[in-house]
Amino acid sequence: MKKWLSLFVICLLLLAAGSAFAADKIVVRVAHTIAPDSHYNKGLEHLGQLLSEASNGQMELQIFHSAQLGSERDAIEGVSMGTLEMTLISSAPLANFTNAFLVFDLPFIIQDRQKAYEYMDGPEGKKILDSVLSKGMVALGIWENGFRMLTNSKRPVAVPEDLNGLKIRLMENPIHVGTFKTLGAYPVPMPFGELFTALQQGTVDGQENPLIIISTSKFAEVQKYLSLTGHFYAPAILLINKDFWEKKLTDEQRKIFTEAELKARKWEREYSMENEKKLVESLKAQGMEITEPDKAKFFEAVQPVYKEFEEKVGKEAIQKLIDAQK
Ligand code: EAX
Repeated sequence: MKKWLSLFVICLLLLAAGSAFAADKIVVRVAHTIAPDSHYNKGLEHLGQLLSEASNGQMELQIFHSAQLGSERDAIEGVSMGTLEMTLISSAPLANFTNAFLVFDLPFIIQDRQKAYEYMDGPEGKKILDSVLSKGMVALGIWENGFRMLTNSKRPVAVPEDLNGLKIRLMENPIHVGTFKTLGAYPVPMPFGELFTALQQGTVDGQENPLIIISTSKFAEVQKYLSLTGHFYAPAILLINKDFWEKKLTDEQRKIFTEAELKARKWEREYSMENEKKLVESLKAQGMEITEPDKAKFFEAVQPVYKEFEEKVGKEAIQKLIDAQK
């Protein structure tokens, strides 16, 4: 009897010790929608490594890729409500929550990547990021998704007219939808997690994403034509729950996080750019037919979109981003 009792006490002690240790450890769950070998995942792995090193293993990042925890919209809602700590998403679906990021959604607005990075990392970018504070989130920084390219299963797209009547999947964003309508396509907003099947079953004819996503999502299996349009630049936003950030982390841990995020952001952008260079050849080898489109014609065709959304985005916001790249 005595033996059993002491065994029981030992078990209780062990349990208590275990949970005390667990309470000390900061686990940050971060969700994204793309593949485990994507730039998002690699960048987050890098962040996780930096956090773990700088905190002697006290801070741990748990990555959930491939929309395991739902769509980007679900993830933003989760981070906003605190049911999820962190997410890395394209800025486009943030349009459901704030207008501040819309300026990035305008077609061809980003022409100079380096200058755009400076803008995004500077005081103007900070103002945009701070627009999510009132939604219970902190936007830690702007990473890169990349320049979006068009793929489809029907025909090469060299000029806007080639898009006529094609059903193109888009992110849930009014400017993206408006742009493809203006170009004569039939826009279908849909979460990324449903896209591969939709392409496979022919529910949509095409989609648009950076080359690294086209490649890591294996779209070459279901899309023949790739047109190097680069019509939108998609920034990726790293969002963390505000209560978690302010109350769960100590000052020291926040400092570690801020420093690690800045390093990981730069690393992820580099990784993204390096990969982009190699991917045209690789996608060709996977059987895609590549078209260099007449970009000037696309640029001209989308000008009405600027007028249409000028008020919603803000004239000043548009001009500032254009001027920053001069
Ligand atoms: O943010 O939905 C998309 O097409 C995005 O590029 C993707 O989820 C990564």
